Amino acid sequence: MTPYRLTSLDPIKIPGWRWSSFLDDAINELEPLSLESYPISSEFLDKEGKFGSRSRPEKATASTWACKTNKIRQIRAACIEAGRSASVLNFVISPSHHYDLPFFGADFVTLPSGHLLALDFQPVMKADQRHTDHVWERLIPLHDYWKSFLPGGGPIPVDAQPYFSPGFLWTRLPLDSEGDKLINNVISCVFREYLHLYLDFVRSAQEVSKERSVELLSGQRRYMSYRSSKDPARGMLSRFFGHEWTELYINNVLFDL
Ligand code: DBV
Repeated sequence: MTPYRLTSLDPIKIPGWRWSSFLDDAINELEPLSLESYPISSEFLDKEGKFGSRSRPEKATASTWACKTNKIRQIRAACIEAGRSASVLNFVISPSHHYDLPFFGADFVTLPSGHLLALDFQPVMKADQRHTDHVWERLIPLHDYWKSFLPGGGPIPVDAQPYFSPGFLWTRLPLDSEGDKLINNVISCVFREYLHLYLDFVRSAQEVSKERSVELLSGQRRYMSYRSSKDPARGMLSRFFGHEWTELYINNVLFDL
């Protein structure tokens, strides 16, 4: 497929993509930060795949929106659309390691079995109170308020524990009008409020010492290596776009530190 976008900042237009208004909201919220485009090679900007049986072939699309700012190493959205089979927005903000900031992560996944929705400020160093306390203090009240409107998402993998905050919002919703209502009235608000709070931390963040930035970098690498080795989307992406493309996408684009 010829990419229809020339840079990672060009708007995503995937027909029928469920999460497009969420990405639009995020970009609006980010706009004041003077965004620079983030280099993404053309085979990962827009990709089309075929899957399903020969008698009933289906089409999948992946597009990547990305940028950076002076304090943020990478902001990227992986946007996947495959009709009834899947619709995904996976959105991650990776701060520069010269600032004591957590990662921002959102995983909005629609599958035939339902919606699976995750939102969090993921710590670079969970055991370091200098890194976590002032963030969690402001995140937890938001989390507690919005969580009361949503069913719990169930257990998460044990080895993921070091990477979650107490503000981890995690829910599963049905594919019906109740689910749609909660996505439109609750999830879209939480997403906006979490992002707003995160960008507040970015705005006030001050550059850290050389020694501190070395610690932060190694924590960031640990996180990226966890995310890339355990990416729950690996199976789905391979089915849609092939094994080789998927490994390059996960390791060199989505979690590229
Ligand atoms: N997840 C990714 C990327 C995706 C993606 C890059 C490009 O990290 C999608 C797409 N997540 C995705 C898909 C599934 C999940 C599941 C397709 C469903 C897999 C399946 O059922 O086949 C949150 N996402 C999950 C799960 C969790 C998260 C806990 C369930 C995993 C499991 O049950 O094993 N992902 C996790 C998380 C963040 C995140 C906390 C950050 C906030 O991005």
